[in-house]
Amino acid sequence: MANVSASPFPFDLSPARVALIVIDMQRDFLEPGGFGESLGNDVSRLQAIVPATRRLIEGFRAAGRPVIHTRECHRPDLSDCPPAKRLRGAPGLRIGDDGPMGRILIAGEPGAEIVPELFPADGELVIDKPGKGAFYATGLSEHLEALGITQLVFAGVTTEVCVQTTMREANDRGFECLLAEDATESYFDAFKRAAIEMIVAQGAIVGWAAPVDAILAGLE
Ligand code: TIU
Repeated sequence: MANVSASPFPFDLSPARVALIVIDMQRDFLEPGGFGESLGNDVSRLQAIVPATRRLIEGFRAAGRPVIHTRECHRPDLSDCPPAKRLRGAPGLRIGDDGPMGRILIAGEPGAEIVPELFPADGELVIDKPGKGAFYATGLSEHLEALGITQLVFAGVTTEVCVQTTMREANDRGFECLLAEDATESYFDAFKRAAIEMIVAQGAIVGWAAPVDAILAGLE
């Protein structure tokens, strides 16, 4: 066991049992013209975490630990997109509509791809998910069980939406959860800070948070 200096107290990282989950680092959320912008957001904030996220991914690869990527996206026929979700965003730039990076949030379109700097390596698991959480309607739980994973490190976007939803469910499913605080971002600075505070409050009620460097030190 390695101790990672974390909030609200040190995290006992078990290098043999840990996996990294990188949530939705897709062009549709990080680049202009995608789903994030269609919701009215300034997407430039999210680009800033790409270098730290890359260092975290490379650290897990170097340690031989699993790196799992998720993509929020839907089938081309939208059969997995509830009408209530389809109604989000500016009219004409909603899920399934044509945008500058192809059909918005649709599997196989350029916008649904992970940004080139963080592209999955051969053999890394990529989970396409129709919801905000990565467990809903995916095989993630079975994959983690097959790998013998009991601890999850989280990175990606956005902190208070897909990252927090996934982390909360992971916590309920019995995983020990650690958020890489400089490898996650929100369109709203206040929401990122509040989400981290909520996660670590009450004695790590949902999980822990730590900087990438501290997590990488614990992996060695
Ligand atoms: N809108 C927003 O903040 N997030 C999403 O819609 N999806 C993810 O967080 N990936």
